[in-house]
Amino acid sequence: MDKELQTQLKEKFAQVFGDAENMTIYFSPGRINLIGEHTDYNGGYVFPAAITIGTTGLARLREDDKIRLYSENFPELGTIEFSLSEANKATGGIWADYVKGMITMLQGAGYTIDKGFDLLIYGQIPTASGLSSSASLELLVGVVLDDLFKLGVPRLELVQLGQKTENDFIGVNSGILDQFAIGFGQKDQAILLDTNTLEYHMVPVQLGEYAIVIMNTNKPRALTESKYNERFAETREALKRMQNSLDIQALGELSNEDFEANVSVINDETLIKRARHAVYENNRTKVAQKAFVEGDLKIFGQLLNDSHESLKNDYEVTGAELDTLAETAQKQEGVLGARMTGAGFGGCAIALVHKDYVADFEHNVGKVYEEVVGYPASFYVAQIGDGSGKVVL
Ligand code: GAF
Repeated sequence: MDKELQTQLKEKFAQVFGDAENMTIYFSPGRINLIGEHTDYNGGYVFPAAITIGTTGLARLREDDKIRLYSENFPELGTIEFSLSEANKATGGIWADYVKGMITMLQGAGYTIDKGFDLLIYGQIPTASGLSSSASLELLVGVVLDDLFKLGVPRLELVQLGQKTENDFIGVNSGILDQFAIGFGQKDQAILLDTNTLEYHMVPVQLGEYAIVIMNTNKPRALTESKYNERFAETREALKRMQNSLDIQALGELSNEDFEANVSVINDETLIKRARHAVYENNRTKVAQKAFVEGDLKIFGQLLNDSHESLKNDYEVTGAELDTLAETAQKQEGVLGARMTGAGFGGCAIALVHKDYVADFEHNVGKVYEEVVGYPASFYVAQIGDGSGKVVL
């Protein structure tokens, strides 16, 4: 971690909370998903990786039951203060709810949190960028509480409690992709996760001459949660209808052929498109990871393009901003493939770009984007980093 940033944050901690004695630093990354989008709540595969930008937290235990929170990203909220007994009530739409949610879920799972604490956070993941600033915060709070209260929570349980916070406290029906990638990430490794069984294996990210460029639409957040929940409900309904003719528990169990042979029972054009994406994307992810492991980046890139098209036409979660970025990127010299990443409806896309072309790529795609959309996109070359934990000083 950047020494200068560390010093600045320590000073801020001392300024906000009186002094910086007995304080520990923690970090939780963001994530990109290479492929396997909107498959995680349909029992399918995902293929994400943690990135080196994320959320930093400075924390220490208190002797009383006061919880004091401060975010460098929301200085206008000042110090948020409440007692431990009030932690089970959501405030409604502010970042402290993720802290309250994690306390509530850990307590609900039987872990003892019986004192207050001071926590200062600084997030480097652009909000609403689809790089999972919320799961990054959930897991950050998870590792902070685990360490401060010596809880010994197994990592998978911490990840699942992060997802439970998102589902039951925040109200988004998300799958486990984000929390898993952030909790289990490792430097220069992607994770192939079967969300049905939670079996996973690490896959070295060996891109040779290529880099993953993250492209941020910078689109202001709009209806992401409600649209997300709508897709969740649509795929659940499609599954229910398919269960009339098939013995399956999740759309992720189907081959493309079995899906097509039974699709008529869904009997609704929109639901068919949603389910088709979930099924095809899952099968595409299996082929894509094989190509990735075998170093066939050309095939992998083509599958990225196919994924974007399916998210655009069948799942309808892209929009003009993501389409402009991904489709313009796909046409550039030195590019093997590009697609949106994360929930969609704005947020980020990724592209596999030859290192020699990155500067031209950013210039050209940026220019087209600004002409079409009216404001600039941002670009970052992704570095694949470690999952959440204590920062070793
Ligand atoms: C969001 C959700 F949080 C994930 O669980 C996943 O469904 C993703 O959208 C789409 O693949 O990031």
